[in-house]
Amino acid sequence: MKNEMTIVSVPMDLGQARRGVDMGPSAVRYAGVFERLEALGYNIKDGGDVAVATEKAGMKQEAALKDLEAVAETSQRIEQQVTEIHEAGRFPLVLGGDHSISIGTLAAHAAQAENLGVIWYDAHVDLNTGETSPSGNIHGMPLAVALGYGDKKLTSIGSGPKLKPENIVIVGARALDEGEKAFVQEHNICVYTMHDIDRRGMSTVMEEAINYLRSRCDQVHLSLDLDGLDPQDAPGVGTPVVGGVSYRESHLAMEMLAEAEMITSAEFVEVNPILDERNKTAEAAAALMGSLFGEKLK
Ligand code: NNH
Ligand code: MN
Ligand code: MN
Ligand code: MN
Repeated sequence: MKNEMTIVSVPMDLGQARRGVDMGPSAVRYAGVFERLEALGYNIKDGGDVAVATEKAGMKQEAALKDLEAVAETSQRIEQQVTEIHEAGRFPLVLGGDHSISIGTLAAHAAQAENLGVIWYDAHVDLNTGETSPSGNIHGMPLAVALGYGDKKLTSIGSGPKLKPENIVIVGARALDEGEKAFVQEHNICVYTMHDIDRRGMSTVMEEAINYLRSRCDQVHLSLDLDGLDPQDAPGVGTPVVGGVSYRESHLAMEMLAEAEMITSAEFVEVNPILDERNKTAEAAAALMGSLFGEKLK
């Protein structure tokens, strides 16, 4: 892992319906991320906030893609800012904000890689399009967008092809919409559901994921949606789903990624302090970053 890192916040909440996730980056910062990573020897630059576009007046909330223009405009800025971090030779760590921010981050990361791999740690698979989404919330669409499916305003961000379906590994899934199930089948996407984790253990799942991505990708991005964790361990999320990955299993996953030294960019998303209990979810996010970036238990 690069020792030079830039942390950037994206106070974005327009990709979903519950306000407050825009305060996620502040809560995560307050949970001590900078101190924690500096103690591990990282040279950290504060990249500040990406300016989030404001909701357009008269926006139709029944639209197939809610707040599309504002999300697209913000994604463009995210793509630019993250590209600058790469160009400065630093590791980009992005704090969300809802998961729609990945439209911009993936566009930026993909341009830096020959063959970008992604670990998507999430209760959901975020493979909806305007046609399949039950909610119209763009935070349920970023992976589809990176594969080239969805509204042109989103798929056109950045340059060239972004992700290949065979370079995605999803971990922790347990709430797929019907259209997403069909998408996963059709594109043969690698999804480790909670069933797989229960049955085979997180250690085996991560070992497989790591070996697989290492054998084919030159760069690997980690996108961690805090709702991947069980709501008992991470209650401060907008769309909690029971039966999730435990706190320790999540740390194990991060520790294994640290050991593998393969992650080249990361983001932690969907922390909503308004829905949280005493900053528990933000603290979990900060602790998981600690493990991802090399903290040891002894
Ligand atoms: N699949 C649902 C939707 O598209 C929920 C998505 N919510 C998320 N995704 N938090 O990670 O509306
Ligand atoms: Mn608003
Ligand atoms: Mn998500
Ligand atoms: Mn999710």
